[in-house]
Amino acid sequence: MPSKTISRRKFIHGLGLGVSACALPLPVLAGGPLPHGAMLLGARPQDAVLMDAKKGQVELRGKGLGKTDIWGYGGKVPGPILRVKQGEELKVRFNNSLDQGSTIHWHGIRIDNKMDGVAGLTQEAVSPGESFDYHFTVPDAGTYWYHPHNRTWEQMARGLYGLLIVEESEPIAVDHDLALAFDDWQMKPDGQLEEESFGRIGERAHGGRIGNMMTVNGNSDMQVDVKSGDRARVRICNTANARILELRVEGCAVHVVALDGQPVEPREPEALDLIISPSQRVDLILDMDGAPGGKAVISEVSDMRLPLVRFDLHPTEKSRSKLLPPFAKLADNPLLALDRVKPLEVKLDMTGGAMGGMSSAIYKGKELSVRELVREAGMIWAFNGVAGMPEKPWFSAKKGQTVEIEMINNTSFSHAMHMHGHHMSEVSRVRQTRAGLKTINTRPDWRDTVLVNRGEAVKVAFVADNPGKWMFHCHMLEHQAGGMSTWFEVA
Ligand SMILES: [Cu+2]
Repeated sequence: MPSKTISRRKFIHGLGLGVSACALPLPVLAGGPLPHGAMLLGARPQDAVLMDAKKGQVELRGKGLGKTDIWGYGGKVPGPILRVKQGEELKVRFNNSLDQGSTIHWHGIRIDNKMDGVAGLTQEAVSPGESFDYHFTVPDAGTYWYHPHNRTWEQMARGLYGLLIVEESEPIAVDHDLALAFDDWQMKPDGQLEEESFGRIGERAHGGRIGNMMTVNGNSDMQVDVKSGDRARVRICNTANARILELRVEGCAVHVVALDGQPVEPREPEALDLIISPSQRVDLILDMDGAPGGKAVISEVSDMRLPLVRFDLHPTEKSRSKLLPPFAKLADNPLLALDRVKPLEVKLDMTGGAMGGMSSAIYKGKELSVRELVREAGMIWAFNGVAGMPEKPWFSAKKGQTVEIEMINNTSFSHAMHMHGHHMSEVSRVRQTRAGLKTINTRPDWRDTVLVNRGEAVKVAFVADNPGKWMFHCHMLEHQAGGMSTWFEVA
């Protein structure tokens, strides 16, 4: 291992690591038992799954290196992998065993509004000791996830999240189906979370709370046993509060097959496909084309190269004599086509933050200077001049209407813009450069979260076909808490 990598690992893990933890592959071709922590739903759809949010202790830094106090579903990080078939009903009884209110939001699911889990908008926060029943059908197949929507910046950073897999009726046949939650943690030298930084204005005003240690499914050094010739579906979800992941996959053939749960024509990753903003997902098909004894690696390279998942090819055995043939695009989910002729056009002017030059914003109907905004509300960002959730919706759309949103990033930071209850398609992206405006090539992939970089104006469109009150916010959770939240209505 080159010394640069070692020093990076020491830096990022704080206490130094290197202990392997087993991956949890889900054999699909082979059948076989479900891994520890995975729940197969749908076998008895009348049964509700119990999800208990509670405190726990987890060896995040590696086996034998001491436990970290966390909050997790079932006291674990991540929570159980929930698997359900497309079109089926998911029933979850949520128990709150924490000492603050919480909810579960089903991220990316085009869900019944009452079940969206947004405290203060679609339900009240579930008080400590109380329960809430989430019942909903899942219209779209793909990779989704769940997390609280109350004090999210604290509750998610403490470990409350998990993956929700909605199975296609005709999935791509693979030897391994892996659901991987990539997270970072702000750790102190004693191995406990740095609680002092929760809600701190410094993180809110800049790029958010970026961790100093990374894990995949709560493992700091993940290893997966495969064979030469194996095909793996790897579902990657960025569950970090604010870190934009930049991944590199080496040692195998790679194809992107879905983004935020929605299928794309299989393609080799382009630059932007593996830049994964907080809350985004990417589904990859990895063909282990190396010789027996070799390896494939997924690394995070946004800062320095940090290998996070290692696939070790069996030293002698091959799974088959030649590689599997190409595979087709997954079946499209039932999203409605956009009407581009007469959309409802709305704007989102994003302002504030450090080096943003915002002088004042409306908060709860009152204009406050930035100084007052920080002092009274802990906020420093605004959408269309309003900090935090407005009383009236940002816009109201008629059911079935196509809406075109132009997001203009007038701040010095990037933002991961997440829409609830719908998926949106990118229409155009223009970047302010020293040489003037530059049009960035874009794809019309369906997404529930779109990264809007500093100096960019990004247009997206969606069909407002899901009635209710829906949040639209930055998924960098410190930005969301710091004012970057709004909502719209579909009548
Ligand atoms: Cu943001």
